[in-house]
Amino acid sequence: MISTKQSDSIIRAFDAVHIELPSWGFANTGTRFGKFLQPAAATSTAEKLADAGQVHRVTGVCPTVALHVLWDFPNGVADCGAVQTMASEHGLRAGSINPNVFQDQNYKYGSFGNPDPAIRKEALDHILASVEIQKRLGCRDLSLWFADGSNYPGAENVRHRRKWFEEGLKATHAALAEGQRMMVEYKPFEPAFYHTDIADWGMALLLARSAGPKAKVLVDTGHHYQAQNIEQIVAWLLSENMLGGFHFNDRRYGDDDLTLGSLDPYQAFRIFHEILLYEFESGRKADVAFMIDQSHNLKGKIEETIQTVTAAQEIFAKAAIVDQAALLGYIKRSDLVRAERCLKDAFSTDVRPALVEWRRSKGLPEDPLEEFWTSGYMERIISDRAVRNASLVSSYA
Ligand code: RM4
Ligand code: MN
Ligand code: MN
Repeated sequence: MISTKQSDSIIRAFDAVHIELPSWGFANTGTRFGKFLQPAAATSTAEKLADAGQVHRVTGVCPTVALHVLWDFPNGVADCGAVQTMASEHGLRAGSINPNVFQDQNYKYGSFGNPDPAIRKEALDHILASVEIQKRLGCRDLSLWFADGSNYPGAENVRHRRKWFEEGLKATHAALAEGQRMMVEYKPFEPAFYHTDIADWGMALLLARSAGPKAKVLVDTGHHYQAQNIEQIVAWLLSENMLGGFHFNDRRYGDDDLTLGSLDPYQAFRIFHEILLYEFESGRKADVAFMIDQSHNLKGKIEETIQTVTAAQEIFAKAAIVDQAALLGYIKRSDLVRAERCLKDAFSTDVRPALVEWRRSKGLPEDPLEEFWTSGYMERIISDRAVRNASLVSSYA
């Protein structure tokens, strides 16, 4: 049975969770071996925003969309007006702005870490143009992921590249306006398989620190080695006031980009728990952006995204009913079994009826997936987009 205190905490949790959707999550993406093209996939920024709008319509908690500059602003700053109009047509706003310095042929040997100063400058120019987009659209966050690295020992000067990264990130920081932030994402491997320039949270932290106070670290849950304790990284970054946000997804092997909570919901729970315990003890709100970064080659993209948002809400609410005061007491007395049971009890609580209640109170559909399935939206977009999607190239070689 859920107590009144727990039910208040659950309601507060549902009210607090806002999840940013990735525009690229609605387009055809896949593995490096190929993509299975989906007839309903979005083929333009307008369609990505329309699809994100559906997710927000049925869940009510996804008002912002993360945008990838190269994919969503092919004409750069000139596209700002159009993107803003399209977003607001669907009740959305632009969220974090993601520069793209990994796709252009010039970035074969890196962007900020490239030994060629002309290419480093090209990367900086693109990132500064992205900051301009961020300003025009009134977005708070710039989200930086770099594919830079190398495949062969001896082929690159790791220290020089580190210094070039420091320079590039400092120059980026200098362009930010008051109230804006930049987030530095890390990833241990892929596409580079020998060294990656920003391989872990320590490197991201040092680079963010040297860039300036508006720079924070972004934790993508899929960007860790297998046994790594991600919630400990989260706890440390919170203590250092350096956690900017998350890219949520689940994984079993590498950067699998699977549905949040599909494999290890307890992992996501432990991350949320560290955030909420920090807030409980410090009396401060953790200022972290919750974003999704997933790529679905097989599942339908809109229904999958609804599934993810619902999973995030449920897992967050479970973390919100941990009896934190009691837990801190158990920790103080080294009462291991009671402490562990305290977490497990919260994790095992079925919060789904409370979520249905909450949706009802907000005038939202009680079952967002069912609402989406019966809305006819999928059928409409399939007939609209199938031909365009079929003509796309999906081959690996
Ligand atoms: C990377 C990383 C970035 C995302 C790209 C598309 O693995 O997670 O955040 O923007 O993929
Ligand atoms: Mn990511
Ligand atoms: Mn990734």
